[in-house]
Amino acid sequence: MSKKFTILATSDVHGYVEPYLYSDQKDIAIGLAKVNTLFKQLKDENTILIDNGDCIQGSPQTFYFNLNYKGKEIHPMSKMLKLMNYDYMNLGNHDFNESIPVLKRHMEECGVSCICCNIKMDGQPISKPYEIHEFPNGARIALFGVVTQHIPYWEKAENLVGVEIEDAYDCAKRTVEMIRTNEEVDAVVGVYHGGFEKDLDTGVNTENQTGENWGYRMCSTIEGLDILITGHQHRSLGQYCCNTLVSQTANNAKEIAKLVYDCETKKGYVELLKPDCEPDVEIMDAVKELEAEVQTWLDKPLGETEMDLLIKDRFDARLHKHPIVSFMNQVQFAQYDADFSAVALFNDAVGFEKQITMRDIVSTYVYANTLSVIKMSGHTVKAFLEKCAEYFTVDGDKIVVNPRFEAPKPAHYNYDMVDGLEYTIKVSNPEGSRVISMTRNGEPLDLDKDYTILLSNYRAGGGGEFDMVKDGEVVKDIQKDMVECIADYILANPNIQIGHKDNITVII
Ligand SMILES: [Mn+2]
Repeated sequence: MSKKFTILATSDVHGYVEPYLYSDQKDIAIGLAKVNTLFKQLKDENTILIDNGDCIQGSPQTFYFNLNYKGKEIHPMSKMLKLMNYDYMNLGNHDFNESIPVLKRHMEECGVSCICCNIKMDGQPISKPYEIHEFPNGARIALFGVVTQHIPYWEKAENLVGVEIEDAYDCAKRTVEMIRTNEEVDAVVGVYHGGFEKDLDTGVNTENQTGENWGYRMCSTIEGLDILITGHQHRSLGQYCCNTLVSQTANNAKEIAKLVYDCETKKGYVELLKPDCEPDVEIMDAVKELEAEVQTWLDKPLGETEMDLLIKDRFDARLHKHPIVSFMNQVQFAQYDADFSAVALFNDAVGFEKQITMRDIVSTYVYANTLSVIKMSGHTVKAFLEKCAEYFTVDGDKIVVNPRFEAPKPAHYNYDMVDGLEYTIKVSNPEGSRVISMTRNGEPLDLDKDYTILLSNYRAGGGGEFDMVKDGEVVKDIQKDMVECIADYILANPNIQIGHKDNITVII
């Protein structure tokens, strides 16, 4: 009998169980209920199931759960991992979003071995250095998990008290060497909540080499790493990178990776499979009551507006700052009276109906961000706007999106629009000198003066390579989710008046 084994892997599920998106509830191939049907079809005794993190945060269901049942009931995703019989789990950066107690409770209650070996909590590793898995056919493998060490750039400090994160590359290299020294195994499998910093085939840089993603470096320089399951960038990948078989899957359980490895030939392949099947009833039932509450909560009108806040054309909404952007900055200004406020329109933002419901809000502001107020000189404000201005480029006689924001990962959420000043971006100028005017109350911005700016905690940590922000003095951290800020603002002001200003001019 040939010694072949199969790994079925999910990554970046982000709390998606149901077979639909929350904006329209149309039945599509998405969510763990359908994935479990697929698992049942594909599984045999020489198969293991692995989840690669970013599991417990990101859907309206997990948001609602955290709002109402956090700490009181078992987390829906803990239930999922258990019911679906996952064998191993890794952690992702977003798994820290809620709090350490929520994460710890999930790790206990899901009943799945955590293999994330580059994290210590209160001085203790949260997993064994690696796991050995023996299949009935005799195949013997070693597994370990690592997560991007960039978590502190994005996460609230209070959620990382007592948490130490080793560089994912260093830990992976050390672990593979340890396994190769101590164990006789047919294959070494790395599970990495991180992605690729270079093109997998050519090795050409695909982003700034910040260390957030070390996948290529791992595959090209760590000897004896046979398989690397990756994530974090939400890309669809299944191929060899150097001599390592690699996979990555799109987010929200839109697909799974099936990795098949033959221990005799030392070769394998990856198939990416969409859960285009019926949802598993047992899985649906496990969150049925919770989901019914979620749906009622989503449709409750919170307030209304005269202005049309639906987004018909996302590019246009960014090119000519859409009133909904002004509204979100207005909500941010209501949390703190800063000089400026910056907000992005996320990738799939849909906008608000005139009767605004929670469904509108969670479909438009999809991240669990809080807010920070940062002190910034006028010079830094200029540098910040220059970074924003990189979002555009010129194609012929048209302004278009810089391809860097579309591939390898769509990152439109890295284009912030700032209120509190008027500015002009001249896209045909070289990057770094595109912001040709900045005025505040009709006067040129004083570059030597200090200002305050409201940012998401993601941006305040330098997310999106906004390095100029990272070391700025934090004037205030507002520990309230933006979704809650928006909902509370509408509840307090049910007839919303939006002070929309056409303050950003983008020209060729
Ligand atoms: Mn993710």
